This record gives sequence, structure tokens and C-alpha cells, in this order.
Amino acid sequence: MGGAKPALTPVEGVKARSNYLRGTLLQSLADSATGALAEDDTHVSKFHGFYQQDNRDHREERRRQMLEPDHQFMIRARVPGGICTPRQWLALDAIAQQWANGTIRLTTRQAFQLHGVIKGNLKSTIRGINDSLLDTIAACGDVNRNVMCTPLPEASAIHRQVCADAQAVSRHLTPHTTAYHEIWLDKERVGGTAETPSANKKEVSDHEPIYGPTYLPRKFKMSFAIPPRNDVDVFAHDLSFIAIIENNVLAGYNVAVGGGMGATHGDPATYPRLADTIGFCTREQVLAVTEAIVTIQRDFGDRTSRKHARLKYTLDDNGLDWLHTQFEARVGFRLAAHKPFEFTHNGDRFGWQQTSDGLWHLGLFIENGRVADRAGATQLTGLREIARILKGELRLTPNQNVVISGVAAKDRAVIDELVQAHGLDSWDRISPLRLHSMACVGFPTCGLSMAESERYLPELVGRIESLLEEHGMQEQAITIRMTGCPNGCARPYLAEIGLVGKAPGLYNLYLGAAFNGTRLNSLYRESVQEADILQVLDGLFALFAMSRNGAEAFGNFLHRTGVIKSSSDQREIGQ
Ligand code: SRM
Ligand code: SF4
Repeated sequence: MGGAKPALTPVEGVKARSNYLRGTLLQSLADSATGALAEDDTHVSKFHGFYQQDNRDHREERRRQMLEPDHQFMIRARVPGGICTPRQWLALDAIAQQWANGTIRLTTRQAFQLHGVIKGNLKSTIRGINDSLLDTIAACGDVNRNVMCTPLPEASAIHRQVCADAQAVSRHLTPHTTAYHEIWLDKERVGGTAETPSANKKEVSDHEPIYGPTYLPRKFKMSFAIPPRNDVDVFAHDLSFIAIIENNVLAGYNVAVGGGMGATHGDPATYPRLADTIGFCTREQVLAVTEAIVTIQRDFGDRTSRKHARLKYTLDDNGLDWLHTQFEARVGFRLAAHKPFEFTHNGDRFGWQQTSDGLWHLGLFIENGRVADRAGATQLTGLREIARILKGELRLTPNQNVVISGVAAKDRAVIDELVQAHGLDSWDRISPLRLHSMACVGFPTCGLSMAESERYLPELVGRIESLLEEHGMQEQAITIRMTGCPNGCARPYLAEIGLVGKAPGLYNLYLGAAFNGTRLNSLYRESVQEADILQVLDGLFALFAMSRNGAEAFGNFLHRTGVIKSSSDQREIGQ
């Protein structure tokens, strides 16, 4: 005799009632009495690519004045594989100036974010993004998110193929609902004959062949990597494809499943997890593999607890053998054994590089992805000027940077001039530590932030740079990542030094991830302030300077010497 079935989460009800993501968004937009959306619509809106937020710097003051919070919206535009045309960049920039806060935010998943859009400007913003041939649908919500692809492997022909596969997967998993087009692009409502949650045929308007009417239990993330670069952090995603190159030909992909970063402080049932490599597939099998894994998660992911709803938990609850059985029943074939591969690093590369097609690509450092004009570095204007003359593309990197891509040799000089004039040449002067730093957005826009992140990491890195200098290690590349809470948006658990916010000024310090993104770090100190962080690092840098093995990376050193003793997931993947 089983007990009562656990209730589905309220968000499941919102999705079911939303009639394929319509909700009451039109009414919410028309309601001029408030700057906010109706409660249910704050969930539906995510599938359309925007989040309701309020400026947390203004919260107290607004409360004192008995005003409603300073509601504003963050809009995320998908850029599959991070490839963006100069025209799209210019359009995003113009929209940021006209309707958002005048900056562009490059994300850790190679997408764009705009902050500070008020409700009355949402429609113009989303239309403008669509006019530039980017879109915002499925940039957030319980669906497959922006598909990542390494932006610049040296073998350009193979990169084109891998990127084409990433974009095909992205198209395949884009929701079919016509709600997006009706609401934002004023398209006619499209009729159809589809399933509805209640099997009530009169409300039929849409159908979702892969997702069904309640979409996925939770967000779903995918990436494509080309070894030896692991810049996408391939083991941090629900589903990833690792390109296997044999005799200079793309033979197919190793398939990795069940990665994820998100956790909750003090709740051991939530944890970051590295993906398992479960086999090898050909290029032709990629869409079938993707659809099978997505539908397994659709059918078995936990819809009763959003904290336990990602594929990593479905996998840990049921095991790999179960996954293979489910998978084979859906696709009708067995994955081949996975093939050997090796990753060397998970950071970005900076400066000019030439690819096998003879074109040049310039990797530029954008600190924490915030493209803005500041005293001494007018990076926003500089990238605008570059986009105006660029014949190639801009590629957004998985570490919040940008690559000016596809430049003919004769055009390099003019790009260099603009880069210098606008302070975009910092990569040439700053430390490898800073080049390997990454922070999530955090305050003031993120509603989940517990501590500063984007606004604080640059300062802290400066102090850690001084320590490294004292130990004669200013040229040492170390990955350092900070997030304002344990959700893991800057993938902090894959950094050699990870800082995860607990409260204003307090962070959990994680140490010892592998420099190539194949091992998670471990919690080393809980709830520490800046002074403690610097003291701990000072001691460890002294040890490192004294007894590292040759070019050994910091995280590997801590691991080898036993400074790091345990971790939630200490498997070393792939080597
Ligand atoms: Fe994230 C929620 C920002 C990449 C795990 N993330 C959020 C929200 C939307 C806060 C919210 O729900 O109210 C943040 C908006 C802040 C703001 O003001 O802009 C936010 N996440 C970001 C971005 C912009 C960070 C950045 O600095 O670049 C990244 C946007 C990616 C994109 O373009 O799609 C971003 N988020 C990630 C990553 C990294 C990745 O995907 O490679 C992760 C960890 C990987 C993973 O998903 O496991 C991540 N974000 C989360 C989670 C925890 C999910 C979980 O499974 O527990 C949340 C909270 C949630 O979903 O409930 C979250
Ligand atoms: Fe916000 Fe936390 Fe993500 Fe940072 S890690 S952007 S604080 S949800």
C-alpha cells in the first residue's frame, strides 16, 4: 500500500495552465498599475527569455518610501555556439542604449543579457532582438538553453562542422509554441490539433513534439567541446558532445551526461556533479541521442521538487545501467565505447591567432563579461566601432569574453588601432590570474545573490595578484571564479580557487579543481572574509612556490600534496 503521491511543484501547475506558454502575459503587459507581472507570468516569462527583477541597491529606500520594488527586467538573447554577426552586435548595442541600462552583459553560456528594461519597453526590446535575427525564446525556463560550442579551435573546418551540429541541436530543441510570435511579434494565433494537459480539444492551439505541454522538469543545458580545449566546461552540462578527431577528420562525439553546478548551502542532497562519459556516437546520431536524453529527463525528472529536478539527480537516483536501457529503448541502438581524448585547459585564449583557413581571430578580455564605457577603457564604443567595419563575426566565449573573428591579414592593423584606442588591449598587460577570472552577475540585479560578485571580484583579484607577486608567481595562470550564491552561474566548483557567496562579505572558499575542468574543487574554508581568504592563499602560495613539480597547476598541486582531501565528486574525468 503506497502513500500519497508527492504533489507536483507549483511551477508545474503554472506550465500546465499556461496554454503552451501564453499564461496571462498579454494582460500583465497591459496592466499599467504596476511595473510587475502577475505571479504566474513571472514563471512563464522565463521561457520567453526574461526575468522580473528589482534593483536591490534601491530596495530599502523604496520600502521606506512605501513604494513597490523598483521592478525591471533582465532579457537574455540566445546565441547558439556564441556566433554573432556584426549586425546583431550593433542591434544589441542600440537596444541596450535605448531600452536597457546602456551596457551589454556577455554570459558564461555565450549569450547576451540586457538589464534594467522596464515593463513598458519589453515588447520593443524583444522585437528589436528578433529583428536582428537573434531571439530570446528558451533563453531561460524549463527547456534546453543556449547550446554552447567552443568558439575557436585551431582547425577551422572541424569547428564549422561542430558548430553546425550545435546549431542543429539548438534548432531541434527550440519550443514549437506560437505563443512567442503572437505576444512579441504580433503574429496571428496558429491553430492546430494537439494534445492539451486536460485533453480538452476546444483550447487546442499548439503542440510541442519533444517537450509536451509541461515542458521539462527543470532547465537543460548542452555543450560541444573540441579537445584539447575545454573552455565550455564540458562536464558541467546535462548533455555534452566531445568531438573526436581521427586523421584530421571529425569521427563523431563522445557523449557525456548528468553534469551540473547548482547546490544549496547546508543541503547535502544538492551538489555540483561532473557529467559521466557514456559512449560514442556518429555525427548522424547526434539529434537522436539528444532527443532520447531530453525525453528521458522529461519523463523521469523529478517534478515534485525543483531542487532535485535536474538530470544529474535523475541519473544518480536510477543509475547508469538504467539510463542505457532507457536510451536504447528510445533510439534502437547502443552507443559505441567512448574514445580517448585529452583536455589541457578550461580558460579562453587571448590575442591574435590564425586558423587553417588563413583568417585571423583576436581574443579580447572583457572583465566578467560587462561591456561598458568606463574612464580609460571605452570598450562598448570600441566594440561598436569594430562591429561597424568587421567583415567576419564576433564570437562570445564560454568565459564571458569575445573574439573578433574572421579577419583578413590586411585588415588586422585597423582593428588593432581600435583595440588600443578603446582599452580593449588589456589582455596584453594584465595577469594570467585575472585572465582566468570569472564572476556571475550577483548584486544588484540577481534576486538570489547573497554576496557581491561581479562588482567585487576585480578588487579581490588585485589583492591576490599582489600575493602572487610576493611569491614570484605573477605569471602563474590560476582559475578563480566567484558567485554570489551556491547556484554556480560562473561554474565556481570547476575553478582552482572558487568563492561562493554566503552573506554580504562572507564566502565559502573552494580549492583544488583541475586546470582543465576535469575535477571539481572541494570546500576548504566556510564563511570566510577577505582577510581570511588572503591569509589562506598566502600560505598555500608559499608552499606552491617551494614544492610544485615543474609546470604543475595550483589545483593539481593542492590535490597531490593532500592539502585537498575530499570532494563531493573527486573523479578525474577523461584522461
Ligand atoms: Fe544562472 C539562476 C545568471 C549561467 C545555475 N542565473 C540565475 C538567475 C536567472 C537568477 C534567478 O533565477 O533569479 C541569474 C540572473 C542574474 C542577473 O541579474 O542577470 C543567473 N546564470 C546567470 C548568468 C548570466 C551568469 C553570468 O554571470 O554570466 C549565466 C547566464 C547563462 C546563459 O546565457 O544562459 C548563468 N547558471 C549559469 C550556469 C553556468 C552554465 O550554465 O554553464 C549555471 C551552473 C550550471 C548548471 O545549470 O548546473 C547556472 N542559475 C543557475 C541556477 C542553479 C540551477 C540548479 O540546477 O540548481 C539558478 C537558480 C535556479 O535555476 O533556480 C540560476
Ligand atoms: Fe545570481 Fe547566484 Fe547565479 Fe550569481 S550564482 S547570478 S548570485 S543565481
